[in-house]
Amino acid sequence: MEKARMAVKLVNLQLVAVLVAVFVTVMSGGVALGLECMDCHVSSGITTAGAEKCAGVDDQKVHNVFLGKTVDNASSVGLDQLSSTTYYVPDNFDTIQEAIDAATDGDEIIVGDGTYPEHINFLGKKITVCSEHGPFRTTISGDPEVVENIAIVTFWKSEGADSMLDGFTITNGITNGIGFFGGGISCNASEPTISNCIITGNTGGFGGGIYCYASEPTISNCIITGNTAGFGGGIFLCDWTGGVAAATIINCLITDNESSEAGGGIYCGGTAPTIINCTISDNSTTGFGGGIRSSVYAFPKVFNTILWGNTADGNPDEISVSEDASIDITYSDIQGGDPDNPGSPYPGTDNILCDPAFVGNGDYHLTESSCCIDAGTDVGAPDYDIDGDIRPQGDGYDMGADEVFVPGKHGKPWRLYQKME
Ligand SMILES: [Ca+2]
Ligand SMILES: [Ca+2]
Repeated sequence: MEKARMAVKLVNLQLVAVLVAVFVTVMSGGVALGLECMDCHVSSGITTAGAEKCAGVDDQKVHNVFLGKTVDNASSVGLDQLSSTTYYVPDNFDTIQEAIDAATDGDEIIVGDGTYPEHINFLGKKITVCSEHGPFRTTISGDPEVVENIAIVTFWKSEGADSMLDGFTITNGITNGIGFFGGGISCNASEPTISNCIITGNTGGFGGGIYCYASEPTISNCIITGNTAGFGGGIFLCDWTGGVAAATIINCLITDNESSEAGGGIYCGGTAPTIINCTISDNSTTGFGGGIRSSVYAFPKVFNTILWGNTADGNPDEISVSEDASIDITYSDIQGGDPDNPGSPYPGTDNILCDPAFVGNGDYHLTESSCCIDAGTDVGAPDYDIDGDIRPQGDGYDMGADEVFVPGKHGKPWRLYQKME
């Protein structure tokens, strides 16, 4: 009964359900093997390992992958550690921002299906804001007719990796005014975790999809498409503080973004991002670097990535590096190859030069004949792809956001990319 009384104290209804399950299992003399722990809905790509299972009656663990909290032997100790609050929108609050305003560190906000016409600001809080059913059913949108000069999502209060945004479509953010950068998401001196989002139809002077100044976000399993900016149509990464901010971009599909000045897909200035297993295609600029522009002491590191079909009025089309910057790119497929040696792959370890053979018609999955299959490195490669397929499949890690699924080796049940179909 003591267990029952303690459980009642919990605010988190999901936790109550799990603990009741533990209690019932133990009281019935059963073994609590295979107890699934709470997982608010979506798997978070490589940033979360999914629900852990209890090891047994004497070694029970309850792990909330979103809060990053694990409690050993949850039936007797540590319950107060789990007393963080879960807020539901719109059940508890009409807007996501009202829920954020009410939340404190460690809390979780779960957002139901629908379109939310608002702009949200994390206010420096260590909270998870996640959708219930993923980005195809949950949208945060600005007014497409109005230059509101504020990004849809703002991280400007020194947020760390435990400020998490997961599973939204972010659209119709328009910023062009001085001091208001980034149409979809704006990060300033912060390190948030952004996963499973579709960032599309946003406009900014710097960073149509995502703007980052002196920031080190982890952006994984996102689709960043159809955004527009002066610099950095898809993503703008800049640091003039004298530091070298290092964002991490993993398993992202970055396509059809446009810039007027530089960096159709990604612009890097004074930063050292790591770009892993991304597909960067069909972006364009009327300036330099249709795929990536590295400028002003930037030195991005890129591997297991495809750059194909990008265009720039200032050649070369895929990658443009200014004299005071560099790029370290390996195990990648870059159209056009080495600008100085036509017909050769781009300089760097195990780069290749061949048509990646996408499915086509806007589908950037690889076909079975793709030269990018099994051509990547395993060093630093993620455990999953943008679909949730386990990496590697077949004989090695594939280049790009997609790992071609080999029948019999199942990935995660929740698949961001394939829901587009
Ligand atoms: Ca493979
Ligand atoms: Ca796949």
